[in-house]
Amino acid sequence: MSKSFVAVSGAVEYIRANLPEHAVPTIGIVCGSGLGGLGARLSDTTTFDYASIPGFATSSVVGHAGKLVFGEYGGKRVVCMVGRLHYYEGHDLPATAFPIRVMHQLGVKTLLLTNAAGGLNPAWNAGDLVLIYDHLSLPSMVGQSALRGPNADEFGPRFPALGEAYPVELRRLAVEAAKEAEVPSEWLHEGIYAFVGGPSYETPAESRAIRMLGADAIGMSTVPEVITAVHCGIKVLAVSLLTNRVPTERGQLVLPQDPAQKAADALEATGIDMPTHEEVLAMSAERSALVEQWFEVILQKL
Ligand code: 6GU
Repeated sequence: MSKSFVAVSGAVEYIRANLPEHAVPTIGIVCGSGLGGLGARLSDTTTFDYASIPGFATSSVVGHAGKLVFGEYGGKRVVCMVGRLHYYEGHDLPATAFPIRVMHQLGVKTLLLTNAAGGLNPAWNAGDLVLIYDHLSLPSMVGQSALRGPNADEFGPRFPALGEAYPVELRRLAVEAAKEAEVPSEWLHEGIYAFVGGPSYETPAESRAIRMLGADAIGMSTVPEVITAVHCGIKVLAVSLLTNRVPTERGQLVLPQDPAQKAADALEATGIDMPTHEEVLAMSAERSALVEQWFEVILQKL
């Protein structure tokens, strides 16, 4: 048996011993920054602090509690991670895989993830919602993966494919649900999410590079959980809330003889500021009720 399987089994045993039989979930939810309100929508809840579960790491970010909440939402039995684990907190990526494997062992077949992200697509606005249909995992591309290390064969294969990581049926269902939940259609997009390690926000040059690689949104989470979920056969639906637009031009002295003048003029015209965590939380707060309404309909349709 793999070490990971043994550790996950310990957590699952503890949870099962402390959870009513009827509360065992088939759907998991991971709440993004400032979107923990999803967890408060659950009824008939049983809550575990991460710290109380054997083997669970704890979350330290402002805007992220550290609770695993079991309950009913949209007529389904769900488990909600209120507060996720981030690489930038010092957890290695395999540690961020742990809670997803616990969900899997508990019987979760579908995972809904939310995150707060920066918007790179110039046609989109802060406050818009993005159904992720593919990702760019910059850490994975240089060897940092939640699946790095001996493969835990109990969960899945050594070399999982990610071509169908975000199944189209779930995205279609989410679009239908958005109509019913009266999410304005001009606020909803489909896009590519770039995962970066953080915790500093990207420089404009980095953001420009990542935009050139094809990303529409950028953030510091979600992808390690997605990769872990796909590895063990969980179906994933992931949504970004664009909390801010990301500047891709900045900082050059403007010399009249220089072509940089053009870029500086363009920046002046867009007036995009560098992101702050306060701004991220403020936009999450503004949209959280809408996201909660949307997710309730998604759950009803699942
Ligand atoms: Cl601009 N970048 C990253 N990496 N994460 C974010 C963000 C930006 N805005 C919200 N989350």
